[in-house]
Amino acid sequence: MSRLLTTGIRRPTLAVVGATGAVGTVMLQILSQRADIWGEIRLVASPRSAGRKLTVRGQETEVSALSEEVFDGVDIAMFDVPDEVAAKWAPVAAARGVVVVDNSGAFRMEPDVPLVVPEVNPHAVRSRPRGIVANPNCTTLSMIVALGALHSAYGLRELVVSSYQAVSGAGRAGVETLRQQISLVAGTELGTSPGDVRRAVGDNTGPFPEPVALNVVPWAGSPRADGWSSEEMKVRDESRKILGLPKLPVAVTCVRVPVVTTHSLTVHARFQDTVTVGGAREILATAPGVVLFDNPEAGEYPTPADVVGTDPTWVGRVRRALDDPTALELFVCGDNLRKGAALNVAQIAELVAAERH
Ligand code: 2RA
Repeated sequence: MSRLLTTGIRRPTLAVVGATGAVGTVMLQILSQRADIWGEIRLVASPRSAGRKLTVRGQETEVSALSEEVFDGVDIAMFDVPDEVAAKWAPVAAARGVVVVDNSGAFRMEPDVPLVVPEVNPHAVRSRPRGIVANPNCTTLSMIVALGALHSAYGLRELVVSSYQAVSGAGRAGVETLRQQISLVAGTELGTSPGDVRRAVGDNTGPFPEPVALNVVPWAGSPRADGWSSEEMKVRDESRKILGLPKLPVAVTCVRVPVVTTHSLTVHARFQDTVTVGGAREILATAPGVVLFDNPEAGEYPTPADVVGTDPTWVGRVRRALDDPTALELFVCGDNLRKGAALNVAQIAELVAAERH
């Protein structure tokens, strides 16, 4: 079916590569919920998933296998696939004239690939010499919209961050692992003596190095130099690139918690000059994509259980640092599959599509 805008311009054809994964599933929901600017939406996945039927915009659509030909006639492709698959296939699609919006880690730190958050650095999307635009990691994305707003007003000078990351950051396997572990420990007295949870869970730790039910795990990602994790380096490197602050001091500790979806972060942000809580609240309350939910005396602060399934970055517990009048303390929550992944990809794709008018 030919889909024309009222202006007569052909609606862009979109490919969703990785349509069957955890982020892909949310992507199809988001494409069904947002303003429909797309012509054909082509669903693509590994040959193993080809032939499956998924619903997008209320229409059952068959999944095609990833191949060179699948990109014929496509204008924009959203990729949510492992790094090595993106590294191979994003250039293949780009060579066929497709603009790729990639949610893997393969291109994020390449100097000739923009790393875009539409509320923070939308201008960057236009400079994409390789035809690839990168989407940040979900941990960075869960805080950067709020930080970007504060940075514009106050000039960020330093960040100290701890994450509390949901298991769906590790995909469907992460969610299945937590659910299995919860069923093993539910209704027991486990969690009262050293190692009892570990013994009950056995080798069933899935993509995590330790049991995650009844636990917190101070590790996410793979090892990097000097004891840091890949996830911690991503938060540091990506925040610097998005905010245009290549030397910003950033200290990060990434932690996995028994939450299904929605990453939370505590943030200590130091700025150029003295800040006030009133000023910060005003900025956060009016920043696009941010919800300020901050009245602890009335029990109001964001939690993952309430934020999951929503689009904004939620901010609460806004305080001025006790020992530094230039610094703020915040608690931030964001759905890691929506703004942390699929929604930001969709917003970038919409920015690219808007260039056609
Ligand atoms: C995680 N941020 O939460 C990663 C996924 N990209 O595991």
